[in-house]
Parts: sequence; structure tokens; C-alpha cells
Amino acid sequence: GMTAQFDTDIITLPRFLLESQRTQTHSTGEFTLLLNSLGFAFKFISQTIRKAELVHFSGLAGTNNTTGDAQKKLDVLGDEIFINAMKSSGNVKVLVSEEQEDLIIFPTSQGTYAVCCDPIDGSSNLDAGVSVGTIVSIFRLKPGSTGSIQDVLRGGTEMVGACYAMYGASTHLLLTTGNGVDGFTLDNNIGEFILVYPELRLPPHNPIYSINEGNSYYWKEEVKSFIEKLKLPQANGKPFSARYVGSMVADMHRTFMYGGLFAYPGDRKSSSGKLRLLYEAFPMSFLVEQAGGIAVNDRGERILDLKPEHIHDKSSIWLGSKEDVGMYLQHIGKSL
Ligand code: AHM
Ligand code: MG
Repeated sequence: GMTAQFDTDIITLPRFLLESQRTQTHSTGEFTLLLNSLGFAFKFISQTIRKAELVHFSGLAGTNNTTGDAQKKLDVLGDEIFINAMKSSGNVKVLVSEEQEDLIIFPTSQGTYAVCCDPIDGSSNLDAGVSVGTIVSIFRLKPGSTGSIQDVLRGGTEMVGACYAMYGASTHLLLTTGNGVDGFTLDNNIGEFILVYPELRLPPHNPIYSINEGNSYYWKEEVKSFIEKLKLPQANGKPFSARYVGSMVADMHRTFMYGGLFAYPGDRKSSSGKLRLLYEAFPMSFLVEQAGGIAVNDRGERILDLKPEHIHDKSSIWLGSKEDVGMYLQHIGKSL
């Protein structure tokens, strides 16, 4: 009958969070509320991006962020939306944003979490209507802490959660709390993220590489020779394909869906590449490992074992399918 085409028992993000709170002993109500507030921030940013062009919000804001990039009006808006959502959740004490030079401590918050975020990652793509995203890592405050920089200058293995939202043709959300990865898609009509990829696994192999090859002049020899190797016929007689959006979230979302490898290596201009540990490399690496993939730096060290000294520290990064990142490790003489 007609009803067979309709799923009348969908799992929304709030339902998913409440159900996992009931079944996972380590889950607290506070953590559930924090994740709900993140869901709200993603929906708000998603809608803002989608209507921005029509209300003439594209173009430069006339200010610069900490790394000197030209900051777009949407970067400012995304940052404000994110900060306000975290502040009003009441569960966040410490916040690090790519768009803020210093960490923020919410003075009146009784919250016990520290959140690091890149509110609109890939913003150079915004004016062309290409996918961008928000990336988030979550730490619990250290025991006894009332909020300090030490709550975020920690090893990646201390994260208690990570997620990203990708604002593409649809808005997607990938979330881990250390129990695998679950994927949601935003239903704009009912305004909820719907669970569509439960227990998502990264395909173990797909011959796709994703890297800004325009930097190859500056690359180290072993990066150059590795990428050249991928262009030669492989075991199946065909070389790898190249795919590069230039938005980490979009390049990684494709990698989660199809497999392959994404890299932003260090080079002669910047030995630790471009991507920031706390709100780009850490959360993405947590998600990748939880989905069965590998996340390492140029030297083949596990990203999650690194520890930032400063909140905006960078790291070279190789992320993706076990076999494909495994090929890089083998190339530099490291085993899995
Ligand atoms: P952003 O945080 O200023 O947007 O920069 C990060 C972005 C990533 O999304 C993407 O992977 C990378 O920069 C692309 O850099 P490049 O243009 O050097 O290839
Ligand atoms: Mg970024």
C-alpha cells in the first residue's frame, strides 16, 4: 500500500542522542544537551549559507582573521552563530574557534566541556556555491578545572566526541562519541537531522587521491614520488583518479562515502602543512579511525597521539582508507 513508501519511524538526531544516552553508561544528560546544541548550530549555519547570496551577504567583510586570510562575512556570521549556540547551551566552558585568536572562556557557564571548531571550513569556495562545512572536537574539562587553555592543549586521544557538518547539495552530519561513526542528513522540511548512515564504515580501498597538486613544487621528495606512484597502473591495471574540492569537509565526506585518501602534507613553505590540529586534523582523524580508516602525519605518526602546544597549531595529514593510507606508510618505510 501507499504507507509502505513512507518511513513513519525515523531516527532524528535528538532521538538518537537520547537512545544512546540510555544505553551508554558513560553518556551524561549534559553531553546529550551539548550535542543537541551543536545540531542547532549546524542547522542555523546551513540555513544562513543557503540564504546568504540572496540577501547580498557574499563578498569580503573587510577584516582579517588570525592567519591573515581574507575573512568573509559568512565566516563572521558562522563564527557568531557557533559561539552563541555554545554559550547558550550552558554546557560549554571553553571554546576555541579558528576565527578567534584567543580561546574563549564563558564566565557564567557551569559547563564541563571544551569545544574547538572551524565554523566555516573551506570558505574560499563559498562564493562559487561549492560545499563548505563546520568541524568540531569536544573535550571534557580536566578534573577540577574551571576552564583554562590546558583543557584543550591535550592529546587527540582525549577527545570525547567529534563531528562535522557539510553544507552541500544536502546538509550532512557525521558524528562520533568514540563508539563508531553515525551519519545523518538534514531534512529541511521537518528541520531535523535524520540517521541515514548508522555505523558508517570507510571503504577499505578506492583508488582516489585528494591533494593540492599545485603545491608539488614545494613538496618533499617522498611525497612527490608517492603521488607519482599513484599515477602508474596499479594491480588492476589502472592508475588512481584525482579528486580535489579544496574544502576539507567535502573532500573528506567523499572519502568517507567512496574511500580513497586525502592529504595535506608539509612542504618547503610550511613543514606542518596548512590544517590546524585542534579543529581540523583531530576531529577528522577521530572520525576516520572510528570508521575504520587511518590518520597519520607526514612521518607516519598517528595524528591522535600528537599534542598541540598552541591552540592554532598545524599538522601535516594523511587520512582515509586503510589500504590507501597504508600505501603511503609503506612508501615511507613504516608498517601499519
Ligand atoms: P580554511 O579553514 O581557511 O577554510 O582553510 C582550510 C581549507 C580546507 O578546507 C582545505 O582542505 C584546504 O584549506 C585547502 O587548501 P588549499 O587551497 O591550499 O589547497
Ligand atoms: Mg579551516
